[in-house]
Amino acid sequence: MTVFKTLGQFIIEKQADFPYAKGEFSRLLRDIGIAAKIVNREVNKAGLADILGAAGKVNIQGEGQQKLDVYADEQFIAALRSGGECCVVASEEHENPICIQSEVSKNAKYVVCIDPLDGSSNIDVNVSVGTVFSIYRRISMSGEATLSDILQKGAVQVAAGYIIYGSSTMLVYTTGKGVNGFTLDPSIGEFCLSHPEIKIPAQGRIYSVNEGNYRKFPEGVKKYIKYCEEEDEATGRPYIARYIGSLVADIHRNLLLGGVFLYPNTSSHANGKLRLMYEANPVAFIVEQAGGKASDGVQRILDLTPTELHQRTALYCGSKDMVERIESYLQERT
Ligand code: P6P
Repeated sequence: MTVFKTLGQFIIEKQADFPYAKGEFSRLLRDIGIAAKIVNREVNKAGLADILGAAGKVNIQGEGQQKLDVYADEQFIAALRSGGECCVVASEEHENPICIQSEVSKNAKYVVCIDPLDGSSNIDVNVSVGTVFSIYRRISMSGEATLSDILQKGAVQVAAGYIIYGSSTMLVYTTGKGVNGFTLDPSIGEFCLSHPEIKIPAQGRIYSVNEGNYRKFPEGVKKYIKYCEEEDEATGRPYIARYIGSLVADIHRNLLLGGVFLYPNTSSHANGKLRLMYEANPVAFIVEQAGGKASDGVQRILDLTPTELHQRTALYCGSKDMVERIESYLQERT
């Protein structure tokens, strides 16, 4: 019988990658893993608990909050608060950052940006949803964390990861030394290493985009979609259109199989829809660490300078060759 390495064992083992590590980062990752298991328990039985449907509230994005959104947000913040390794949390569900002022946490080293339950509109129809998180080292030396502790470029993330609550529940993360995936074994309540050193193929055959917005897309995106649909045996076209409408699920599938995800800026969303700090930056870090690419069509996502907590960006992310073709089309003079 194969004995899988648990997330906890892996984290401790990899702690040696950080010569000055004293365990704080390992404990922070552990705290996120614990919250993920708690959220997973509710997501898995959402149809049975009074936790489906709208919470009757609206979040900072002006989007109707799902009950599970609110629940997930509470669980991750509670885990980070009790863990003591995080001084401030920036959550998709809150307009302002949440400073963790406990005696233990107020001088903690780490900042967490999180989308507690991304794709939550899919919950009621049992489509995979996910949590996306990004971890930075605080810049200020002590006291209450400030916005400048949070608004850091994606390129300086200490770690990034996502949890996908799908046919199985997986936690995938990177600390800048590759990407590893862990599958939750409900029989022992542990995330176990199931996908070591994930690498995304440089070229894939899957493209993920909401073609309902086709008419609003930039010309270069329209040109790329037409390229994907053309018959060409030598390049395996037409490609395969797959769009779940849940960022984590679309990114995860492309990460394992190869492919590209597109969420362009459109005539109605001039800066795109996805959020830089807790959607684009973390998935960009993961995909780059797996050998892929992530861009806003012009710039590398991880090089974008954040100016607002909930700022949006266009996102083209996945197999390197596919992203580069999109960039070449977008940069053509029309
Ligand atoms: P659209 C879910 O609401 C989300 O934030 C991402 O998870 C997903 O990739 C995107 O929006 C889907 O947006 O406009 O295609 O429904």
